[in-house]
Amino acid sequence: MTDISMMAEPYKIKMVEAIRMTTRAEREKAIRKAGYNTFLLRSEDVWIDLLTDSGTAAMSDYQWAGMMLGDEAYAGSRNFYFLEEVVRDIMGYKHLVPTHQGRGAEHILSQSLIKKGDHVAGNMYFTTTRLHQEMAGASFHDIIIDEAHKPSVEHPFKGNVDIGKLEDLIKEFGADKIPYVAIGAPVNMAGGQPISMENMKEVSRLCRKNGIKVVLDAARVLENCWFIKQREKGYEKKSLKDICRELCSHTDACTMSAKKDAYVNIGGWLAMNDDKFFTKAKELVVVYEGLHTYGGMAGRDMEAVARGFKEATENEYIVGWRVRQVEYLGNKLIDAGIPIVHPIGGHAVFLDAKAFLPHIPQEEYPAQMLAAEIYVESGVRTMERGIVSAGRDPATGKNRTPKLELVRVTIPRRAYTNSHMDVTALAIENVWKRRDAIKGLKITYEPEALRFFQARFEPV
Ligand code: PLI
Repeated sequence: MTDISMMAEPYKIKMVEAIRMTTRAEREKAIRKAGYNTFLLRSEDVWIDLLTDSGTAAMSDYQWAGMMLGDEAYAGSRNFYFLEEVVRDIMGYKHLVPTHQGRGAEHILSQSLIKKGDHVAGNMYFTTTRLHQEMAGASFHDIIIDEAHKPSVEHPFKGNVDIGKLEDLIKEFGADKIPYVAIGAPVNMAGGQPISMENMKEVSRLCRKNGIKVVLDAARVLENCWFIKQREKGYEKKSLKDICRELCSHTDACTMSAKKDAYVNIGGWLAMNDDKFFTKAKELVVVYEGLHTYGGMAGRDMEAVARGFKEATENEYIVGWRVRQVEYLGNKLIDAGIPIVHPIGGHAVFLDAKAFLPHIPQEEYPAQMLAAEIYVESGVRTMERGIVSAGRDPATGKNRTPKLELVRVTIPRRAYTNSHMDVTALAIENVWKRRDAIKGLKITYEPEALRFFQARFEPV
């Protein structure tokens, strides 16, 4: 990339938040108290918080100014109509149902379209997404290409669907048992890996031929569009907005966690073209989220969401810099010889815990322990994305054993500088140097659903 304006932050800092460094003794105590689960740490005990990029962005002055224009009417807030207009303009969907965050949209989607005994296919699972599909009575089937399950394999579009796997599913269960195919763009659990426009078109063609809906998980859709622009022939000169609109045109609906690519701290939506689906979703949103013109968000939140999504779509330096910062950290780790998922993803660098700690069997939660060790080493908070996140098979009650056993080092948008990336890389290198002495964990408490959020552990 020779464009020098892409080599530094496309913003300057107007307000700062102090962060506190702790001592190693304090961190050892804190992680024990948190049951070796970084989700159970207090944020005050964290120095650099790379747990997630969800709801952790710094908002722009344009967004903050919009917060003052919140119309807090119970019904018909002007901020809702602005959000509807922005989403229509960028994504092209006919209808919008606001929700408090992404999983609110997933809940309403699943309850609206799934019947007991149905099958839903997707390019790898996401935790909350699959849970809502299963709670509505469906079984989930992974149809991502095999390369996505292999950390060291390079592929420009590791989020692609294996069309053969989708065809086989349709043959096995029949199209009438598959209400929709869920497409993550990019795929969080595979390492933030994008899907190509070409592959999305093929998925759409096959689904439309069979009367199956395509539902986009748009949480990080602008990052996917950025990768298409960088990597796919014919898109180099297209705007992110045009790419986004085209990508959405190959789908029938989307769920959105606005906490990611809309650069806000809370919010989400469900959008669709189908009138009947809209009617059903509107009936459900008033039960679970709030009226259909706020869906759990305050008027000011909807304004911040609309402005954040619009700004990130129209100013490509915002998304470009964000992806570049992730790449900066990833390259530092590669240079230090640390095993990570290749290629470097859009929102996070994923450490390959199986290669980092090969002496710890997956049943002793190597990624969980690695995240705990990185915290104790440095105060940097990361999270597990492996066997704990995968949970148990609801039919057998047995642990799911994913091929990917990863620690996600997730970069919040616009919140940290590259100096924070430098010290994060150093911290991980220090753990890498003493990796042979690290031991595994056992579970002492496990909730039934989404166990990674609240499970507790102790060293074996
Ligand atoms: O956290 P929510 O409910 O706003 O969104 C759920 C959700 C849906 N899809 C995808 C791809 C996500 O990444 C996602 C939430 N992700 C979180 C919280 C994360 O830390 O990655």
